[in-house]
Amino acid sequence: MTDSRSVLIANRGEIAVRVNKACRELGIKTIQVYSDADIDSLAVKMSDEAIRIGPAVSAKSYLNIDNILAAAKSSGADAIHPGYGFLAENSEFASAVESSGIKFLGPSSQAIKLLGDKVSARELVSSLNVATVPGSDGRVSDLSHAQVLAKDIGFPLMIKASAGGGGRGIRPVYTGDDLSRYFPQASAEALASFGDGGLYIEKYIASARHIEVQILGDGETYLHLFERDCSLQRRRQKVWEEAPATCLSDETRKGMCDSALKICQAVRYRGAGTVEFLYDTNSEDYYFLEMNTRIQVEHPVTEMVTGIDIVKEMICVGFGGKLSLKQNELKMTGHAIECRINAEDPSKDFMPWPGTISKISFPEQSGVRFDSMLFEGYEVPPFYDSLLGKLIVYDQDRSRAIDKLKHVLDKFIIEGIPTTVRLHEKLVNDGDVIAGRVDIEFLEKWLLEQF
Ligand code: MV4
Repeated sequence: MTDSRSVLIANRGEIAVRVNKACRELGIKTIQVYSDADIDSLAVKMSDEAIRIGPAVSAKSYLNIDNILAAAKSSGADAIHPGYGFLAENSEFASAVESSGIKFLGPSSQAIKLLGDKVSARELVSSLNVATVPGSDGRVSDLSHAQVLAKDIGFPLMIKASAGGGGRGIRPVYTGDDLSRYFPQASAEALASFGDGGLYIEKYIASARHIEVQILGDGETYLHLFERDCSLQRRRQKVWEEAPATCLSDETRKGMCDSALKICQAVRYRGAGTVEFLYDTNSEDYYFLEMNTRIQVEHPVTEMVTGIDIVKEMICVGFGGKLSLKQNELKMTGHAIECRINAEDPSKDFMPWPGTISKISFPEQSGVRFDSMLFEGYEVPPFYDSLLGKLIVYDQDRSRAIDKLKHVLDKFIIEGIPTTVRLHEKLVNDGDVIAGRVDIEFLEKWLLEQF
């Protein structure tokens, strides 16, 4: 079938490659924007048309709203896919795209704004009777207000920036002295980073897992695609993700997925999104943390266990189409694990390490997927985050998926630069990881022992 629609891809790296593929399979023309550092990238090579949007530095290219809109207008793009990071959750960008008459392949700018403000998201979620972490109602006006609340909530607690997300503007607080010191610090940092110094506080949930629910909406129908366990993180960066979360009972899983759906319905969500929860392994309680209004890096594990192409669905609904299936047609089978492959040296405190890829190879077999921007001869630029790609394995159950991952990592070769492949080889052979005895604090402690 021929299709006259076109999508401008306002991103780079592996996600730009992923969106190019989805568009090609849908028969949609792609317009790939690029900075001077990305002229030789795989995303540019595979796109139908490519447009330069500025110099290497992101502030002048991938974060430059005017240049991206100008590229969309001059190329006659019907829609813009924002990928993740950069402008993906910037409500001003989404609003500017909406006003230009071009479709934004994501939720409305209002939904991005409402959910992007963590305090307004918490208020919405509580009003739906979904548990949030015990803490302040709304923003905490100043230090003395925080001190009064802390008496009630108790220590340890977390100070968080209302405008933050993904871990920025967060401080753990163990004592009253910490509170006096960190409250003004966190507020100043939030103001400088987000233009909004607003803070809220929450009780600190220790030994929790990070579980998130994938959702899809078309403004009329809402689906959950079950959960992922993303507990293995370092400095708030995910390293390894799985689906399903084998620690959950069927009852807890259902409660969490239904909670995520309620939130989507309440904002008439359109596109792909993720609702993050903290799961307390001792009490088996879960708490809403935040909602991400974008496609996420780790979406492939959900695609493997559900068979749904999430990127294609988000493009279809972004153009005003309807979701291609119903909740009762969805089920989760087997187990998937994703390893993030970064251009970093784990033995040198994960120092980013740009350079040229001289060799890349891995076993191509069923249940193995490598979503990546790499090819032999590719020069990894030093200007952006260090994610090169994601290795995803799928099998009937977790134990078989672990065995497959061991085999694939053993045969996985990237030469020219250090990568996190060796880290994953150590992880997949670790007794606690194999047994699933991990929480959000596990990886950093484990790294202290290993390196
Ligand atoms: C928390 C928490 C414990 N208690 N909130 C870090 C990133 C941001 N999205 C939320 N984060 C956390 N919030 C309360 N009330 C622990 C973390 C946290 C964390 C969460 C998910 C995955 C890894 C983490 C590592 C450290 C802290």
